[in-house]
Amino acid sequence: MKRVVTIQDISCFGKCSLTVALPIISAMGIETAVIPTAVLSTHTGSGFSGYTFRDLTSDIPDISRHWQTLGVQFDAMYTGYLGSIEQVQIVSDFFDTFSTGSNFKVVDPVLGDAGKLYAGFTTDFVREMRRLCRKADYIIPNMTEASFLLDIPYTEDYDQAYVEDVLRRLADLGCPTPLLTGVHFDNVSQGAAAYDSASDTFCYSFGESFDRTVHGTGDIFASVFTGAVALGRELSRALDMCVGFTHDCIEATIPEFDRTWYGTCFETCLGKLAAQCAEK
Ligand code: PXL
Repeated sequence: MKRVVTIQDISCFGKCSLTVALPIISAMGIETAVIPTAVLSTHTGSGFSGYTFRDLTSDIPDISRHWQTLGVQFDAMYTGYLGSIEQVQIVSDFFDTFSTGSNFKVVDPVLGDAGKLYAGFTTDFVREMRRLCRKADYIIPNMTEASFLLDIPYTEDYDQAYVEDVLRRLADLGCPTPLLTGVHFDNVSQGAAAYDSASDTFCYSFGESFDRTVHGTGDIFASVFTGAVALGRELSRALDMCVGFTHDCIEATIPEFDRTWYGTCFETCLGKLAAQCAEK
C-alpha cells in the first residue's frame, strides 16, 4: 500500500485541511500519516471570527526524530496550510530528511484567494513559502497564490498565453511541475492547468463552472492530486481526476450554497472516488 504523509493544520470545525485531506487520501486506498501543524477551533476564512489557534510547530522536529528511529518512509509528502515562517522552515527540513530520491513532494502554497492573503499572512511569509516551493516536485497554487509567489499583480482577466506564462515562471522558481487551479477563460467552464517543464508541455482539464467559491476546494484538489500521482496516474489523468472530483463535490454542495464559506460537501462523493481509484 502506498503511504503519504500530509502536513497541515486541523481546523476542528469548518471543512478544510486535515479533515479533508485525511478522508480523501484514505478513500483513494492510500495510507495517510499526518503531522498536524496547529489546532484551530475553526478555519480562518470569512464566516468565522474569534477562532483559537494552538501552534504545534515545536512538535514537528520531535515527530521527525522519532520517525527517523523507526525508519519510516513515504511515497509522497504533501503540505497544505502552514501557520508561520518558522513552520515553513521546519517543514523544509522535514523534506530534506525524508526525501529518498524516489518519493515526491507536493506543496499547496496556501496563501489566499480572490486576490487577497488569508488572515495572518505577510509578504515575509510569502517569501518563505516561495522557498519551500523550490523544493517541491509539484506546486498547486490558485491564481491569487501564483501572483503572490511571482510578485505580479493579481488579475481575473487573462487568456491562455497568460496562464502559460505564469506556469513557466512558477517552474522558473525551481519546481519542475507547477499546476494552477481555478483556471477559467469564460463563464461556463472552470478547471486547472499543469506544466511539465521537462517535456515543455501544458495540459488542461475543465468542468462545468458553478460561479461560486466554496471553501476547501483547494485542499480537495491537492489531496486528490497527491493521491493520484502516488497511485501512478500520469499528469493529465491526475488532473482530470482532480477536476472531476472537485466538480462533483461542488455539485454536492449546491443545497448548502448559502454557506459556501463553511466548506464543501465532499463526503458523499468519496465512494465514487474510491471506485475510480480501484480501477487500473
Ligand atoms: O483551506 C485552506 C485553509 C486551511 N487551514 C486554515 C485555513 C484555510 C483557509 O482559509 O484558514 C486554518
